[in-house]
Amino acid sequence: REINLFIGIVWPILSVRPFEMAPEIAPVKKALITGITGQDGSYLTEFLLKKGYEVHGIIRRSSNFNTQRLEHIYIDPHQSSARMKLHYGDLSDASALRKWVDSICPDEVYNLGAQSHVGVSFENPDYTGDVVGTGALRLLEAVRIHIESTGRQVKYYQAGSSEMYGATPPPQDETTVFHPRSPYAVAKVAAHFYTVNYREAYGMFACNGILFNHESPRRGENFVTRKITRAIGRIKVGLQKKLFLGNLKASRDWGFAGDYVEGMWLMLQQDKPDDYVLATEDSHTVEEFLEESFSYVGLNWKDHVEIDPRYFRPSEVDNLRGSAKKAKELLGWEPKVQFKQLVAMMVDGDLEKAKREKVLVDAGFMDSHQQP
Ligand code: NDP
Ligand code: GDR
Repeated sequence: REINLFIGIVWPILSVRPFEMAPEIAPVKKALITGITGQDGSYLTEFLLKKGYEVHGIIRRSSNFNTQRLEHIYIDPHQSSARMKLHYGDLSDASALRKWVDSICPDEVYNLGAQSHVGVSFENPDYTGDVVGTGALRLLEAVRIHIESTGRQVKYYQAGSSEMYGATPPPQDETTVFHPRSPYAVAKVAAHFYTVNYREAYGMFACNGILFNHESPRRGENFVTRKITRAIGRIKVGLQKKLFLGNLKASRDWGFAGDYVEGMWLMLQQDKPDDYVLATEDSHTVEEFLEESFSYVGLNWKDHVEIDPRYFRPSEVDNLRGSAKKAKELLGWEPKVQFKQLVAMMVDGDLEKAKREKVLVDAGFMDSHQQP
């Protein structure tokens, strides 16, 4: 009876070794992000850090610091708790991309880096083509060579754009024909097909996210939504009177960037690589954005907006509205923030910013034309 007791109760307890008693700890995944200092890069970094990832970002050397969007999550790399690490590199520099992919050994690579302004791409077409199109090819090649020489699995995400649809009317989905209308959009089409080609030719786990416009309080200040909300904040506190814009008739499917980075990650968690559209399926003109945002703070946009032809583009994209049916069904992705909420979030953010600016202006630390 005593032997039975030993075998049945005591032995199983003694034979459990310490590591078997420890809770299962998944190995930390590493992500490498180009464009980490941009709007999406900062949201994706926050998202991945919350998931327990170690996040590596490639930043460009600039004469002023360009890491403002990351400051709230930055921890000095000398501290062991630092899980975000930044490295100098550029999508125009293949050797740097190779070096960082090989030394970091990421599990997931997110290619978000780009000269991402459509209007600017008409003025800097060559550079835009190099960074957006050939840059993606350089990074894919760095990942391919790394996989080939190490046998590791590395997943790749390409930041594709609804601008690739250009002149093709809505609703646009994964089967819609591309008709790009700017050097930026043409370069994104090249990046899209480089990604498809690396998937087909080398069996790489490479996905294209075809993302419709997504905005936030961190949106670059020369994109139309942020240009408007920033001006509203400054008009409201008396730092500015006029806002100069271009084409008000264009329609965009505007979502919230925080929702879209989750979709990027979900694409890389699937069994098979594929391409997905992320969109709200709701579209508004620039004029409707003006109406909603100015009236939110009790202003009439017509009292402040003037048209400046220099903001017209040589060829415009008139109407974008996506269908995210595939992402909803296969990824379980859903945009949470809708148009009115997005506008309110951006106006509120810029009102707060303008109030702080006003304090500095009134105290004589800056003049009203300066950026804080
Ligand atoms: P941003 O313009 O905010 O950020 C672009 C990022 O790319 C910045 O970190 C920028 O660095 C970096 N970058 C620019 N040039 C280079 C270069 N030569 N080498 C390496 N990095 C470079 O863009 P978003 O965050 O809004 O967009 C992220 C990606 O998604 C982009 O590829 C964009 O084209 C694409 N996209 C965006 C959509 C949107 O609505 N936001 C919709 C569809 C696609 P720095 O800070 O130094 O300028
Ligand atoms: P977009 O965004 O070109 O859609 O590209 P942007 O906000 O620049 O333009 C949207 C629409 O507004 C019109 N517009 C103006 N645009 C700007 N920037 N400034 C103005 O003063 C102005 N007045 C009117 C534009 O003509 C356009 O029709 C964004 C970028 O994030 C890309 O990187 C991304 O791929 C696409 O969204 C999806």
